[in-house]
Amino acid sequence: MPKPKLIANDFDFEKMLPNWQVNLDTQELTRVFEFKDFNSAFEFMKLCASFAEDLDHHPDWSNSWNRVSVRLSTHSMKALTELDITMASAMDQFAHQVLA
Ligand code: H2B
Repeated sequence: MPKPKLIANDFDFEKMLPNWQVNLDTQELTRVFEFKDFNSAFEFMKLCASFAEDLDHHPDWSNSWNRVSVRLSTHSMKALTELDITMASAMDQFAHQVLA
């Protein structure tokens, strides 16, 4: 498995991932997703889980009824990488899909 690429210094998080909080100290992206109920939250988690397995990149997350709290970071690099960007974008799309 090749090393994932670090994110370029000029990557525009605000523009590309406006719904995520970026913590450069801890090298994490975080977002809390809210759905209408537990079933919707779990449907979202199943979509994300399948994508994460295919990508071999997994979120650190927790669920409380309709809420899914997510942390993304590349543990093997102790850094944010392109895999975190890919995962964050996919999660945004899955949330959109479930909320639609
Ligand atoms: N997910 C995340 N977020 N970071 C990793 O470094 C990571 C992962 N490594 N999923 C993968 C799995 C690694 O443990 C396996 C062996 O490829």
